[in-house]
Amino acid sequence: MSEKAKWACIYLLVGFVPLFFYFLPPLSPEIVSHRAITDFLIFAPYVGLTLIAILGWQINQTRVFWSTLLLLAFYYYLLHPNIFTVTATGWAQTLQIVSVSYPLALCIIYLFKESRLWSDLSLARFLLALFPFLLFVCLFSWAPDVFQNLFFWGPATPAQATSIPKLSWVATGIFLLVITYLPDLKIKSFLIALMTTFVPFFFCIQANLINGNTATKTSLVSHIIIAFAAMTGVLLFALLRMYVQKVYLDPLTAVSNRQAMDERLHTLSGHYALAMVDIDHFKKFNDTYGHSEGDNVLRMVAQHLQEYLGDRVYRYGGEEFCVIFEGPTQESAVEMMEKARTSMEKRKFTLRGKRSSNYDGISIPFKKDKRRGKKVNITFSAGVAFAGKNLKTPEEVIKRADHSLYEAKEKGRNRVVASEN
Ligand code: GH3
Ligand code: MG
Ligand code: MG
Repeated sequence: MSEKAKWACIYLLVGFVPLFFYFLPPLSPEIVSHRAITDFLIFAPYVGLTLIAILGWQINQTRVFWSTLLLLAFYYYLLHPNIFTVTATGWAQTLQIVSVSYPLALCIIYLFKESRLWSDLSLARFLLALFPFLLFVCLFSWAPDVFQNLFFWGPATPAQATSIPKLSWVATGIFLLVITYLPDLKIKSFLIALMTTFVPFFFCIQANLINGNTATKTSLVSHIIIAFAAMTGVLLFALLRMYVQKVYLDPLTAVSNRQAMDERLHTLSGHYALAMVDIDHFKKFNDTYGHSEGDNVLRMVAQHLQEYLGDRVYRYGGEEFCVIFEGPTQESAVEMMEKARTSMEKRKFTLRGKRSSNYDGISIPFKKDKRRGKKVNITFSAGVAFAGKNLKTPEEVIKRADHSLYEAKEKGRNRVVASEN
């Protein structure tokens, strides 16, 4: 299972826990719809979403801020459907308007690049994201025929009053495309979480549309509250994960950082192996091809090590990585390092060429750059040390591994040297 799919499942689980309790027989909708519970839960999305907006803003993710603010607005609108419309909106139309506006607003917000919170671009983005919603509300109030044709093309049928509009599926499809092709990796995990909020969101909308004519207003309101509480849970979880990543992941290579490594080492006791990895002649590479190509090499080496050694890999600093082997014997740790080294030796790094501009971390290569596509050999050296009777503290193990690495360099590089205990 890919990393993205794994996290989508985890987010779904987080979102579904409240829904699951909601539909559990002892907690049937009648009980959850009880005033005491809904009166309390009604505030959860307000508090949770406000918290997400502030936390998002604190880590310079204003798109998180604006999308959460929008969700707050939609939540308020669903609970007070008649605030905007001249003619009283039926519950069904309110839900249908939101089911189209939410994915469209998200598309608009995330298609814009990141900006400062209080800037013209930021404000323009928010107003533009609100535009489809306001348009639909106006259309519904003053041109119901156009509204009907826009939301459900084809001949009008009574069933349309109780179903999710076709336009909503189109908007959701567009949002999925935006998520798939958006080049900004920093926001990817939040986007996957936003996508998973669509499950409780559409679940609630569909359930309400079907029950709209028969259910009481209290049960509709409790549906909305529960669904939005679930969505808030998913987004809060995703945002906290972004915070954890900020603390423990190296932003350049996306492997764990020195902080994570230090904390891991201090929880270990007894026998383990530690390998220090250093890219060979990296300064020369930087001098020849430039620092930004050098950064790509670092990413490639990190990814390669992770492919062969899993999540034991940490970026120690600069062009040095550390690998911690907890379970394996000394021989197998060296064997695994050797395997990673020989496969690295065979793998070629392809130069990307000079870049012309930068959009959210993605730059566009110059077509004319002759170096583009050229293949370069990258190798690394490694020193392995073993914690045990002679080396007790992590500092001693690191020092010994460093010494072995120095030996590997002395012996001509592109090799693994294990220390003798
Ligand atoms: P050796 O084979 O002995 O390891 O030689 P070396 O040139 O790799 O070693 P040295 O320690 O002299 O140079 C390390 C270089 O790594 C210096 C610096 O330019 C480069 N470097 C360190 N961190 C980064 C980084 O984040 N990005 C890039 N592009 N280069 C980095
Ligand atoms: Mg070095
Ligand atoms: Mg080096």
